[in-house]
Amino acid sequence: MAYDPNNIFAKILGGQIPSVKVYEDDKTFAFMDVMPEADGHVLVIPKEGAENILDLSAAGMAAMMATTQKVAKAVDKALTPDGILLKQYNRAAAGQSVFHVHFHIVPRWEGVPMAPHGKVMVEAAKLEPIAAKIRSEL
Ligand code: DGP
Repeated sequence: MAYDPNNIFAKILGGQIPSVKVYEDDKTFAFMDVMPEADGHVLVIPKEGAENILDLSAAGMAAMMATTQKVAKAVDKALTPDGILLKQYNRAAAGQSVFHVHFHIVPRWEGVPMAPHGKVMVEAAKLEPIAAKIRSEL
């Protein structure tokens, strides 16, 4: 399947769809997942248009991983979770639903179950104060 430049994350990158931004540099963008599996669930995407890690350049992959680590450290400082889950889906059969490659950063607390993947949408007003805390640690 060819990369669709009109996918929802491409539109977020292009500013056609709003997002709650956490971090941006020349190669990557990080923003709050609108269907969070836990408080502080952040998505990290490369600016390069690639469906999944199999299509992404090595440089794009390196940039995405560097930003994932940087933002995960900020999430850890800001929200002090007991653990941090990183995950990433490639193709629909593996659970991918948005076809612009991305990493999920999901903070975890002992005894707090994760919400289901990509099911319950929350308002930007709820995500913004959490994003502000994370941004303050970057
Ligand atoms: P995946 O299955 O890994 O492709 O997950 C896509 C994630 O993206 C899922 O956790 C829900 C989230 N998501 C879907 N649409 C939007 C959107 O328009 N904005 C934001 N911020 N997140 C979205």
